[in-house]
Amino acid sequence: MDDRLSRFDPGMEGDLFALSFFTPAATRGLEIARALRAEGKQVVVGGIFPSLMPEECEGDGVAVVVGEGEPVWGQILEDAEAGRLRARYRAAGHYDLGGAPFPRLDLYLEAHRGLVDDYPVQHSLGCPFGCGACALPCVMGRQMRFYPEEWVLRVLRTFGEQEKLCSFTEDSALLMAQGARIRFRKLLRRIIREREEEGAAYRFSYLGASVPVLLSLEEETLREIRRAGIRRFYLVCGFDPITQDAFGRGIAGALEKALAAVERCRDHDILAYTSLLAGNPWDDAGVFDRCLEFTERGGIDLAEFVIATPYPGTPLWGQLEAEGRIFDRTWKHYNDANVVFRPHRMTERELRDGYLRMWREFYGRHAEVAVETDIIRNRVQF
Ligand code: B12
Ligand code: SF4
Repeated sequence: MDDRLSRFDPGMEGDLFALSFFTPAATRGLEIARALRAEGKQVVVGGIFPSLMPEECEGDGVAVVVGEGEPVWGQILEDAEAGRLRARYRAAGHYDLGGAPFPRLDLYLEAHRGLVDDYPVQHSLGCPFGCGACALPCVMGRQMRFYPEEWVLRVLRTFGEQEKLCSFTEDSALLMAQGARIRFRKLLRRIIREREEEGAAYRFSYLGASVPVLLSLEEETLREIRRAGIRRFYLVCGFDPITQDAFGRGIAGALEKALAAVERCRDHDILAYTSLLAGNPWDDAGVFDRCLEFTERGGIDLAEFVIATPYPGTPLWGQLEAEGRIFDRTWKHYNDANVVFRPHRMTERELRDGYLRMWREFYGRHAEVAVETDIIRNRVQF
């Protein structure tokens, strides 16, 4: 079940309660874990937050899993059956995705009971890069690993047949590294063939990307993406050097490159759903106007704005901790919408007010998009 959609009842019956959460949900996740323990239930927690901050989760008899769940799950079940869960489980090495069982998507769909129409689909784990604010390489490593093509296609089809949309949320699908782009193009070609020749029900909301990746794409790849039925990129900004220069440092040439990336997509009838970040160490108070200028000049109709957040375990967290800048450790505030550290080149208030102003000014101009995507079509994800 998903506690964001239906409130969890600690009195619920069960032999073993397995909880998964990343940082924004850690406050609530730990609250539920402790409430279950108080009822004498067996509880195991895992996921990005427990993997990176196990010491925050342990205590009161809560078992903590560090790393991937698959290699230790058998042991956890045995120990739970014997009523002797250990304090900590650590996966030795990575799980071979070639043997991944097909997930019980029916349970996932049932938990959402028609409330959500858009589902993230994972096709790889890990990333060879080490962007300062990203938790992914810290948890899943720098070697990309891929789910089998048949497995991914079946997940996509299962959602599509239920008239659900799928999103490829990771921005690493099209990287020119470790064979990622070659594999993803192969997947796209299968989707195109099955759509065009067999009428297969693939339905997409967006594909994650970054400005450097968009600029590096071959024309043919852009055509394949569009033919596969993908009409939006989820364009993550503020993690890569081009958008850091464009918005954070105000370098004109970099802004032109970012605009060129958006234009390229539009030429292929693919729009950008842009995620714009403010509060990087080099950002001054001009970052907000530069982001808004980009959305205006780029003709962006759908955007989100985020405050740089030092997620525990990331290089950014290490840097800000060392500089003594982190003042808020309430994990539910780590959701990209709160200032949890003292910024370098502006005040906390300037960062918060500038962030709110971006939302207000952008959606003041595009109110109809907000209403249509967030309410009518059940596409609220966060
Ligand atoms: C899909 C996704 C989403 C979806 C979530 C949909 C859903 N139904 O949960 C959406 C789009 C909604 C989303 C939203 C957000 N996301 Co997000 N998202 C991801 C993404 C791309 C994939 C997560 C995933 O499913 N991974 C695949 C699974 C298999 O991996 P896993 O969760 O780590 O699980 C493995 C192990 O950890 C372990 N495990 C996990 N749980 C458990 C439990 C038990 C009991 C056991 C034994 C083992 C175990 O076993 C699993 C299999 O090996 C990641 C990046 C990434 N590639 O991981 C970012 C990521 C998790 N998101 C992130 C962030 C910041 C957010 C937002 C705050 C963004 C925002 N601005 O609002 C929101 C927060 C939402 C919320 N309220 O919690 C950050 C989290 C940083 C952190 N340290 O916590 C990540 C890491 C992105 C990043 N690059 O930094 N996100
Ligand atoms: S932000 Fe994207 S490219 Fe950078 S480390 Fe994370 S997944 Fe990789």
